[in-house]
Amino acid sequence: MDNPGQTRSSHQPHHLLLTPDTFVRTTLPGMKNASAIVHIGPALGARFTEYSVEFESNGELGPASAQRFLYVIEGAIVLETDGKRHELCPRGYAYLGQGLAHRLVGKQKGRMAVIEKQYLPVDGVIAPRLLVSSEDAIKSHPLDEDLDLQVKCLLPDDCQFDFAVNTMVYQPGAALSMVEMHVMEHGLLMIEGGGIYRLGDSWYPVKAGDFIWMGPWCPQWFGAIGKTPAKYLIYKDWNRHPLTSQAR
Ligand code: UGY
Ligand code: MN
Repeated sequence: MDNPGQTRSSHQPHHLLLTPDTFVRTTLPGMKNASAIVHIGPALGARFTEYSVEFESNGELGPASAQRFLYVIEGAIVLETDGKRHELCPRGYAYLGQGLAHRLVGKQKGRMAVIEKQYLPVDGVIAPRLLVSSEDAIKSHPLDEDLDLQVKCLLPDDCQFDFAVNTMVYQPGAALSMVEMHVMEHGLLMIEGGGIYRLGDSWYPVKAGDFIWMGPWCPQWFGAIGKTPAKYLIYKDWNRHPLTSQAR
């Protein structure tokens, strides 16, 4: 331990920064040969939960009681559902609708991000069921016309979905063009590179492996620093009227 009693992690009323030195592993119901690092959940006021799963080959995840989204960071995972078998490699992802029976088994040692959220139905809209894809198959677009800041939307921007998960890639020196303050909350996992994240009235150095939660209207800004691009996976609640998004 380099700095006993010190960490970059920070727990604030409307945001949370968790750095890997503070991660505590646990096992969630149904998990085998796998462990979870729970990053955020309703216990802190979030309306979703996000955790990382570290799995051995043959490691298994338990069932989900809500919608489940998973994104493979390392290794490979096999998803079985509807009598079909899908193999997900790094940057592969899946959306599993609420109530969809499925099985997730590690093909080799690896790590994935998992997001779960109770579905908020809309009258006349059919809830989504299953989507399996890879980030590699998604076309990116620049944010605010900045070619050095590319976004990929991993889920369709359709009212069927009540959340969005995007990846954002910043070339060194690229930054958000504004300090954002919005109703949506975020769960963010730094995948590559690093930079400075403004959260509320604090500025934090962040790097690959860190997790951030931003509550509704948390002031937020990011600038990439370093010689390689910075990339993060970011969740937000989406496509729902603010008066309907309180279900936990
Ligand atoms: O989608 C977003 O709100 C995104 N631009 N926020 C962020 O990167 N902190
Ligand atoms: Mn934002």
